[in-house]
Amino acid sequence: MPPVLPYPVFIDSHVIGGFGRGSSDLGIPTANIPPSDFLASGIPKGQTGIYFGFAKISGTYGTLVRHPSPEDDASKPPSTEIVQTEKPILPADGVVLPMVMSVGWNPFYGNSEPSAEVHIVHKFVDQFYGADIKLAVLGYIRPEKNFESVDALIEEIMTDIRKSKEYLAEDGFKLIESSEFFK
Ligand code: ADP
Ligand code: RBF
Ligand code: MG
Repeated sequence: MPPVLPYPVFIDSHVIGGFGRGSSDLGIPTANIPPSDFLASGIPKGQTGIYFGFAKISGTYGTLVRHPSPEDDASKPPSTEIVQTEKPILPADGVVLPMVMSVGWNPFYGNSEPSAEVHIVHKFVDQFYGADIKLAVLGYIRPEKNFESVDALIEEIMTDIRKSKEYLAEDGFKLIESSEFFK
């Protein structure tokens, strides 16, 4: 099956800090991007939910410094700063990898601001805040849901990852991996 319009949607963005829960609560890190880059991408506005596609990380990255304050509202991401270290990203720099992306308000956590976050199906040796991230969004998996427990959320994300890998192995999707966008 090839991607169906409006896909493929290409997004050229960079990695920012999020809520800091992906790795700590779920064991599933997600590289957050500015939600405005998702909104500007051509995907129908307001279409929150879970998407699949390919991602490529490149450039240099830094360390995320969080600036928590007593006035912080838990439903909004804390203030952060990326201190660049100018290190290349190894060993996945420039490699096109499968991804799943979650866009919206995370009903399980009740966020008051939308987020756009990408879990790349790859074991990275380091974090890569501030790096360039190129995304080819190739389809929609499901709307965001609420869950009874963290374990139920994790199980659903594992199913999303399995589906993404399955879809991307099909010829029509696989072609995008070698597209000009990722060169
Ligand atoms: P945050 O809330 O700041 O996004 P996370 O716990 O979600 O925190 O961790 C995300 C960071 O982990 C990403 O910004 C990225 O630098 C790093 N990371 C490591 N492995 C991955 C991966 N497989 N997919 C996405 N991000 C990853
Ligand atoms: N959060 C939800 O509240 N509901 C969801 O249905 C949901 N699905 C997700 C699917 C994927 C593939 C990923 C990567 C994340 C999803 N999340 C969902 C977001 C999750 O709550 C978030 O990654 C953590 O809160 C860390 O920011
Ligand atoms: Mg994240």
